[in-house]
Amino acid sequence: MSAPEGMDFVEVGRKLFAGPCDFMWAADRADGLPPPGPPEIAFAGRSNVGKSSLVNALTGRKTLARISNTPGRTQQLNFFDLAGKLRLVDMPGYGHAAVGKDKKANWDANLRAYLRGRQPLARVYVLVDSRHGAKPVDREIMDLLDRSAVSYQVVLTKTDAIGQADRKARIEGMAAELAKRPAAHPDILALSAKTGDAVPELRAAVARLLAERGEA
Ligand SMILES: Nc1nc2c(ncn2[C@@H]2O[C@H](COP(=O)(O)OP(=O)(O)OP(=O)(O)O)[C@@H](O)[C@H]2O)c(=O)[nH]1
Ligand SMILES: [Mg+2]
Repeated sequence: MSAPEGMDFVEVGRKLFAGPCDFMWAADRADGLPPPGPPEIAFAGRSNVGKSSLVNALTGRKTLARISNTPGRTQQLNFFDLAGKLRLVDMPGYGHAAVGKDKKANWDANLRAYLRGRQPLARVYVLVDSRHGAKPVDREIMDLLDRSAVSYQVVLTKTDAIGQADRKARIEGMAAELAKRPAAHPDILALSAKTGDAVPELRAAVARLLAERGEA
């Protein structure tokens, strides 16, 4: 279904994320997930890329999701309910070695199982640090999402930490890479959870996604 013409998605998105938002569930394993409900959007990415910070920035709350300077802060799949309309899923970072080899392999398997097979999962936001660009492990996740036909959109994070020219080059490089990927959204969002720059655009993209599914 296509979204209604002329809808102001920035405003719809603002309202969506201004509503009540509550932590609802934490899952250690892919078989400990909450019963399926409203559509889910998941935030995936390497440790420390800014997933939890983005959940807080989107919802305008400072301490909803726990953030840290130390990679590996988020250790479970954390589900947040947005007025029963949408669930935000803050994922543990992938590719983080400091947790021990067995535990890491176990987590990575669980993250992959969730991303591949979760029925309510409407879109994955794949976060990539704008200072570093996509790494092999990011490409592995994008491969998995392409193979599983799970819609995803790339978000470049921490744009406050780079200059305009670097940001432009990073967006162009990423766009060229995504052009060959069937499940990737063609538009790249480049934002800062710290300054709030382009956060309204992400809210709008989520509102548009819900409208396209007929659920806004
Ligand atoms: N400069 C800057 N720093 C940021 C931004 N977003 C997050 N950070 C910092 O990056 C670090 C990691 O942030 P988190 O939100 O905990 O990252 P995460 O991806 O949830 O990390 P894990 O849960 O360990 O996978 C923290 O020190 C944040 O303050 C941003 O937009 N700009
Ligand atoms: Mg986190």
